[in-house]
Amino acid sequence: MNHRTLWRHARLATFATGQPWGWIDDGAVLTEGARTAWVGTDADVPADIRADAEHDLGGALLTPGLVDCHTHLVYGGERAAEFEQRLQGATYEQIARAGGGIRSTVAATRAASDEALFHSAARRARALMGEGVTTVEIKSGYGLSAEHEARCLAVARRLGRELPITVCTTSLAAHALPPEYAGRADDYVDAAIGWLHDQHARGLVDAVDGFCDTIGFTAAQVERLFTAARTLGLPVKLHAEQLSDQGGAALAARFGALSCDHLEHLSPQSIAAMRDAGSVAVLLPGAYYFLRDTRLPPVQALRDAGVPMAVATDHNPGSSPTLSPLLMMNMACTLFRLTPEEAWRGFTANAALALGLKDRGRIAPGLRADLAVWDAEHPREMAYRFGGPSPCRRVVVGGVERNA
Ligand code: DI6
Ligand code: FE
Repeated sequence: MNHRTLWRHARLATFATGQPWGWIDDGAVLTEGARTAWVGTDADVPADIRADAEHDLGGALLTPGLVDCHTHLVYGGERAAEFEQRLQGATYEQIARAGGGIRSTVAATRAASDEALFHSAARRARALMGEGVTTVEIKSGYGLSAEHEARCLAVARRLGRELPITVCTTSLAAHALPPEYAGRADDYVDAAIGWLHDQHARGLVDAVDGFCDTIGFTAAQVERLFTAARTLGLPVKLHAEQLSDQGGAALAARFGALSCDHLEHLSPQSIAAMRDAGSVAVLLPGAYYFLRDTRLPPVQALRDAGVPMAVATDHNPGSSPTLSPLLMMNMACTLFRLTPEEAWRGFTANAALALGLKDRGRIAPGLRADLAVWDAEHPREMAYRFGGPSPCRRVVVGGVERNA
């Protein structure tokens, strides 16, 4: 018999569709094994429920665990000196073209041992868990060779096995051109396609991503990569329209992309393509803020088109060195004008969609029992505050309690 836990007297934000926040004032949740079995008002808890454990939350807030659907958590080194260079006037693109930027992290990643990569990434994952994250997507993209890309994906898989968090892996070999392929981007894409077959055979990949931009890869190159992904039955997503409009989002939509991410330069035609394909728009306010971008993603147009919006940390050492999903919620509201509820749906239900996961992101019978308990009365408080200690009291991962 599966272990059954009853959580009583919670302020509940289930994110069920059709009602604001999926709100229940004095709610209760029964978990059975890794799943949620029952949700409702506390007064309606069936008298014959036999739970192995019961917790009275005394009016604390209970939400789905957060889903961080876009991170680059596995890498070596850091880029604080590059931050100083940018403060002295160098641009992100100039640093990248001069061989710094992503490529400096590639050098540090290749030089790091598996253990060092694992422990630094585990520290970062724990920080995310401390703010309620129960599922995280982790991209490769700082190895840029057969050996080092596979190593980073294997580290991400190991995090999923050894930490109480679900890890989805994404192969991002098409992140930057490594020095050994300088001037030979097409050859590099061919090589990356070969690696992808091998990574897939080893069970290391859940999705395929690329960086489609003038300092990344062209739409034609991304198309070749996506064609290979399709052959392998792997879903795709894309860093699209971050620094310029390359038509990447429309291309990704043609491949039925789970998501298109960044999107500051997204065109109206690409919004329509994303809507028709059911792709999620992943907004990354950390990168927007840290690179001092001034071009806002077209939030109102996405809203009008009914494209689901997610929000993520984009944790990476170059453009978004944050480990705070709650700060990203606040920035999504202050910088991008999302409502607090949109920011929350962006870190729960819509983030799950962006990973192709239908079993989480809301609290409902049959879904995974991934929950977060907060020292707050309403989730809007988390979008409103920024900085300071985490209000997350504990997380429940697949029905098992963990202290945050
Ligand atoms: N866009 C980003 O914002 C990150 N990757 C990408 O394609 C930045 C990666 C880095 O600067 O290390
Ligand atoms: Fe990214």
